[in-house]
Amino acid sequence: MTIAFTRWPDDLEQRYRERGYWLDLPLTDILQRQSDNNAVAIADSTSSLSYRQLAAHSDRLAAALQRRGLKSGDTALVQLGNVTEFYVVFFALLKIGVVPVNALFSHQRSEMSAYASQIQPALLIADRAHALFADNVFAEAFITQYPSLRVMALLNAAADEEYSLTAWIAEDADDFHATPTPANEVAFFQLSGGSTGTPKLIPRTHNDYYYSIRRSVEICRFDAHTRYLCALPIAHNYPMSSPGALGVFFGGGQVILASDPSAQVCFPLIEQHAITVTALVPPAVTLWLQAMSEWEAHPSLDSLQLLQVGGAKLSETLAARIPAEIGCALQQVFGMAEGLVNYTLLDDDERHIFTTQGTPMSPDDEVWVADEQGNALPVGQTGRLMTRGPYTFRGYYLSPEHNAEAFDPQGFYCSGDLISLTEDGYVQVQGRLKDQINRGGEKIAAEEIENLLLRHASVINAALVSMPDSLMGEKSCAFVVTHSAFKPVQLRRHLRELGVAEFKLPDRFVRVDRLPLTPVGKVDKKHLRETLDTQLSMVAPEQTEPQGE
Ligand code: OOB
Repeated sequence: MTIAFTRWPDDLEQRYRERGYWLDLPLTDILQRQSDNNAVAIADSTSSLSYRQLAAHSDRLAAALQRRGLKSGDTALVQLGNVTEFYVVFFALLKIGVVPVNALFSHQRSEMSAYASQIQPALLIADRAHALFADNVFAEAFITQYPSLRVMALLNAAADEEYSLTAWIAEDADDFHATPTPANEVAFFQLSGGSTGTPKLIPRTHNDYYYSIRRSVEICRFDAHTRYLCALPIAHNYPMSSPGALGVFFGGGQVILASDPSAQVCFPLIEQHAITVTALVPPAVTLWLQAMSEWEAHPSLDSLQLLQVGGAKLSETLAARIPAEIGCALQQVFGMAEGLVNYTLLDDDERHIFTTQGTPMSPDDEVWVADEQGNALPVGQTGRLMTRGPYTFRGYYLSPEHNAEAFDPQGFYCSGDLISLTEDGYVQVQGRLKDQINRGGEKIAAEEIENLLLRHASVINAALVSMPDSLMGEKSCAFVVTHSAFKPVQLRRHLRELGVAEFKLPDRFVRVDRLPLTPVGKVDKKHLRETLDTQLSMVAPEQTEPQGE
């Protein structure tokens, strides 16, 4: 049994094979190549695994899962943070052809349910260190709600609990043989940043993902000497594959996991492990620079050669401060879980590195800029990013209606970003069409939050828009029409009760009598954003309290 997904047309599949992008190898090959390597592959604050151990541990877990009835074509919902077990689980599942969704550790009940509804998982792997799984209340309700769930394993469970992930990893592998899904089938699902009511899933095949990793490694020159600090959420596409941890494993280097991207956590790790490269989002860069100037005798960052920055727009001013103040090279990364990744190149001049978001990594990435009617725009003009290529997906999982809008008839994906292209083929991100807030790299689908707000008895209408923020780039503001006066804390509590990730809670609420409409009758979000400054200065303080309670 394989997972249904939208395939590339035959002529393109053939082309991608002929050009050596698709090798028809499973992602497990990344680890297989290193299985005799005794060097450290991955370490977190409590444990460290050599390549040989990572291979053995994932074999043992794979065998343990097989014994419990899991088989190729099953799906899994996994929620682990920045811990070594994330990759033990990832490779174990690949080895037995079980296709996972890796939820972010910040996700809560609402996101977990949305993913489970879509994939009907046979397996749940989570962590007792997460509030949802601290006791069995949620897990039991979840299993009742999703009868497809046959097996559960928990990290940090007591050793005598029957579903202790750690105990399963210690079981015998017997004579285990990996049986991954075929390379042109789905290996796992990536998470879409989303702009719709339900978070969408992105099927990634072995062939397409493995190519994106190898090509990233080539561009970023990762090798056995690479020591990569993974400070962003481990399950995100950027630290997984651009080149990310999987790129490090391919090159035989070392991944060090940080619990978060703060300077307080990362600086000591950089010094201790002589980190050579890391990946950040722009707000973390600002906080690092601030820490460097305020922190007397901070740990040395001298080993750091390259700082990748992406996930949200990096200003030219902040870009220029990186080599000047940190003393390392900067690489801008403009990517998406759907596929396409653009990098500035290590040998590019400062103008390209500071003022562009890079160039598509594959010679076969087809990228063009469309106007509102779908016509191609000339160099320099701003319009919609349209792309297809050897590692860009062809459709969201089980979403025919949304796919009909997100793709053109030739299979070009419209990412919802507004970009322009330079004469020499570099991308400059100019803005966004999609109804999403990019809160310092964390994506919030406006419709998802609006739907949840509407479930409150006193909310008549709601619109979530972005507001500029000097640190985060953007924060979120909810305009609400309500039956009666309300305190933001009530609506925030309502959203928490619905179990939505904390970063999606609106930073501000503004009560209005009605939402402005465009001539065609849609909520005029542009108008709301434009009036935000005046609106905010007029509302009573208790209606604009900041996020913390
Ligand atoms: C990365 O992936 P996602 O799926 O969380 O978000 C993709 C969206 C893009 O469509 C764009 O709107 C925004 O995030 N974005 C950027 C950016 N990088 C991503 N906007 C401006 N400048 C940039 N450098 O965010 C992602 C995936 C792989 C590598 C890097 C980032």
